[in-house]
Amino acid sequence: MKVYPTQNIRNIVLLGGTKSGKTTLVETMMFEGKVIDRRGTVEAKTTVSDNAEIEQIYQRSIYPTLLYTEFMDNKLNIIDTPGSDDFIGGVISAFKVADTGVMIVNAQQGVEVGTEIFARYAEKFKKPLILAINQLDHEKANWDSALDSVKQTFGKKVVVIQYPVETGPNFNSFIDVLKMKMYVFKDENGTREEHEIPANHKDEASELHQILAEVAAENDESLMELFFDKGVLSEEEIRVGLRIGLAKSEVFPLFCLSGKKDMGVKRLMEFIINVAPAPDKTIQKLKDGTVVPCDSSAQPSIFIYKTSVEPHLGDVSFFRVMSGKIVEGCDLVNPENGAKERLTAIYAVAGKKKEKLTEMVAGDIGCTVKLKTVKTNQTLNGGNKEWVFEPMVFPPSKYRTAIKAKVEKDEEKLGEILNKAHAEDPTIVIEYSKELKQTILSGQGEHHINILKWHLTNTHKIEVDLFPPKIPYRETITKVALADYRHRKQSGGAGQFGEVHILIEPVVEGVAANNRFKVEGKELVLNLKSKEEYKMDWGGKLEYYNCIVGGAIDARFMPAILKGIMEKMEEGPLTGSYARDIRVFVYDGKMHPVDSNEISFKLAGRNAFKEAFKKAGPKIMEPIYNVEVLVPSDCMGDVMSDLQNRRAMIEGMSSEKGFEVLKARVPLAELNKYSTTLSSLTSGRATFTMTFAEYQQVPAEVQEKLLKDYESNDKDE
Ligand SMILES: Nc1nc2c(ncn2[C@@H]2O[C@H](COP(=O)(O)OP(=O)(O)OP(=O)(O)O)[C@@H](O)[C@H]2O)c(=O)[nH]1
Ligand SMILES: [Mg+2]
Repeated sequence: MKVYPTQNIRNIVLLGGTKSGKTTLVETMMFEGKVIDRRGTVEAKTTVSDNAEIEQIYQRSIYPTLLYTEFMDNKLNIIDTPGSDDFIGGVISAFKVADTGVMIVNAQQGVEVGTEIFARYAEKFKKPLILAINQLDHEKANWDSALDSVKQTFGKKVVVIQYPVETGPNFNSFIDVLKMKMYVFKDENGTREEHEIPANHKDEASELHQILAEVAAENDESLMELFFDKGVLSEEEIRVGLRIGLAKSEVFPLFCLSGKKDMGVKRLMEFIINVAPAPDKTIQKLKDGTVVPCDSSAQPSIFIYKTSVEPHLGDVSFFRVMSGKIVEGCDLVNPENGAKERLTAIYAVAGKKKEKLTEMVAGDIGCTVKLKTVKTNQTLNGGNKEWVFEPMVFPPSKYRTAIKAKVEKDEEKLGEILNKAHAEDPTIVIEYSKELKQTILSGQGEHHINILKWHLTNTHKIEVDLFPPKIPYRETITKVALADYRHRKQSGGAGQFGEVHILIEPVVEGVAANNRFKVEGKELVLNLKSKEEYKMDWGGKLEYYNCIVGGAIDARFMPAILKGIMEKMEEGPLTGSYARDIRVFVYDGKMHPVDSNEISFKLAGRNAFKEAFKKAGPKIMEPIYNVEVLVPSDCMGDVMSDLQNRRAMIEGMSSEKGFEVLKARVPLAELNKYSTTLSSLTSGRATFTMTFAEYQQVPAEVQEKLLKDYESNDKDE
């Protein structure tokens, strides 16, 4: 392959709901560009894009796949993404390096929740969007309703470039109102004829052409003047206007397609090359916000947007050349740690097929192998450049599970593999929770996690158990309480003795500790001799007051008592969860001249704390999440009543582009497998996000159940 200059490169990301036809379309694009001479199909598991075994098993895309085609003396880099939002990580990484999104809308369904989600991302990342209604040859294709839903979602910015003459199995022609031609397809291999627009379509075509010219003109003052003067614009003038409008996301041009029958694909590619921005026309930012040019004559810089492990190749790093040009064998430096990396080979990528190149220029996307330490989201620079590109940010997880190797000796290997899985897909998050004593694996949905499990079993030969994770509850108290505890042990050898009297009360932020208490019918006045304050790793604090008078307990035993209390804070008295926001006053006690030692006071402190805690109006707090559900209106009732069964507090509802947005606060304990339920309630037409909000007291009946569950396991101390 020749080296394409920046102006002759277009980077696109194919977006759209599941089964809208992205993978089939890219196959046809490669066929049209003669990168392949036969088109595979998803059903026969022979597409270039869905080349992973697991993709073939499920007959759907799971990973973002980089491909290219060559057309009209341009290199078109295409990233085929999965339609399911379980794999949103791949879509986000594709957006990072692509300059234009091509949104594939299924003519059978019209806009789907996937369309909506990806459109939101396109907006967020300020990427231009081209729209295409695909599968127009399908017997259930419905142009009018698909177009309606597109207009509802994308609003006035949608401008029709083409419309079909007929849909369904007879689909073989469309009217192009930019070219003012009718395209007729003679076979299913892209052979097309250009015809005059037939008389019965002239009016509609002229009307749409006029709208198109007007929309194009609106993007540029001189075009607007021209349009006012002449009342028309030439094809090239319209293109100029669309180019400006598209780049600013002010215009969403709409196309007709049958990716499978190769109808309309060539026209779409022509438009992408003629109108979509070249890589140097889009904005790239550094981490500090500086906008930098995509200039092929500058010092080289590449950004790593994805890494994976491939058979025969090992570690593969996918990158976009952000500036300058890279040559085979060049050395680059990672500005974050000074590490040097040599690009021993650079490749153009068409799925599994890699074509070695001698050089690549700014704006191109490709891969290299065997880099030593560089990770996804990092930059490599040539010369003494210090550029660090703005990293990709991935959404919070919405599915949690605990994971454990079936055989203990596999645990270490499992840990390594999970860490690698995170490096390849940052939306897979692994955390060992000391608090829950579980390894928590989180991701974007049950299917996402099940794919990982499949790899563990089949690729790495490790059997694992997945089970519901524990909930990180918190414990605290609501009132003052007293407890005395004597620890005494006299069996054989040296004895143990320590007695501790404490008072505890809740910490109220901004209110200092008093020294007068009324508790259990007594009035106590304490001598607050000294105070220590500890911030807990898990939030909240412990205040520890020494109020001992008359040497009842030696000062040297105070740290031991504190240690016992701390242990109990770490394994709260109610359910073993972390405790927080408590004041402890040690005001009396007893020692034994021989038997008192640190261990005795530690145990006395620990048990006194436990007893006092239980009398102090203890309460369990649970994590509450902000949940936002995007749901088609007809499923709203089911989704709402399911949420109510999950102790949700509904906070608001609004309509957005044909979908309802439901906001609620839901306890984490009720969100186990929520993504799976939501998907089955709505046949996969809804999605949601969840983010931690706060800790809140659990209702009495839930607390009772938690206490019972814990007590049946709690050992006597
Ligand atoms: N009739 C018809 N069927 C199509 C067309 N394009 C794709 N299909 C079929 O639709 C199904 C899904 O196609 P894919 O190409 O896998 O769709 P996708 O958008 O890549 O799906 P995901 O990877 O799951 O997001 C397959 O059975 C295809 O054969 C088309 O233009 N016309
Ligand atoms: Mg696909």
